[in-house]
Amino acid sequence: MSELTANNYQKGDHFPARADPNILRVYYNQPCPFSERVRLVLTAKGIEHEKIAIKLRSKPEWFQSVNPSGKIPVIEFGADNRRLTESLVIADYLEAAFPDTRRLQPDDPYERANDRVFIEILLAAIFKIPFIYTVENLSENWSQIAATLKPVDILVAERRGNNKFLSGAGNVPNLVDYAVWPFIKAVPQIADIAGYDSDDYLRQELPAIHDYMGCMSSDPTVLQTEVIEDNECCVRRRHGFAKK
Ligand SMILES: N[C@@H](CCC(=O)N[C@@H](CS)C(=O)NCC(=O)O)C(=O)O
Repeated sequence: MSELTANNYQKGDHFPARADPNILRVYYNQPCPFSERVRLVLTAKGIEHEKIAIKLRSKPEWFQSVNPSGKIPVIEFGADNRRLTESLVIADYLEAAFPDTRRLQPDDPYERANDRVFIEILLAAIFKIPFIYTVENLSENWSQIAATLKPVDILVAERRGNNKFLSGAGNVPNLVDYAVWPFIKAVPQIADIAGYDSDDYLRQELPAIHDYMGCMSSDPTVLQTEVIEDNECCVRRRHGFAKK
């Protein structure tokens, strides 16, 4: 068992009672991009939290009562163990419940709603990339994959304009960046697995994603949020993630 999965709770494991009701808990899994969204938001906002990793292929029996849908991420908080699921719902809750922390969403309701539309459009474009999560037959199908990567690059280019981040002006990432980053960073990974030098490939074929990767990779929140040392796509494949 790799270090990555060694501490994951799995079938037969006891339920770890929350030691401190003042500390928010997050049920997550390292390679899950939706969980990473929530972890990025928690880090960006500086919210102290306890992490409980769940082995998805062999979930502990008690996880069914934590989230009957069986999905991560889940946050749990308060003395009465309130729970919330759905990464973007959790992000909205954290923004409202921790008003004194770094703001990640615009105050203007239209801008906020527009950001949400962009997140959904970009994610839909990423999910059109064949084999991105099964990571199989990448080189054989690369021309088909390449055709679906271009629209993602165009979306990134159009949204960023001359800014560093998808958040727009201000040169600081916001929820849009943290919501899509866990998915966008799979692009160089699949290029590498397909046998390309991802840096060269992105520079030439997907210049907006290439530039954006550079900006996000040095963001302090991204750097602070625990990352997977192993090749993430391979981890995803081992965990059997399918497109959502
Ligand atoms: N729409 C959900 C999607 C969450 C999701 O699909 N999580 C996956 C892992 S990445 C999961 O828990 N799948 C359940 C399973 O594999 O059994 C969100 O935004 O939080």
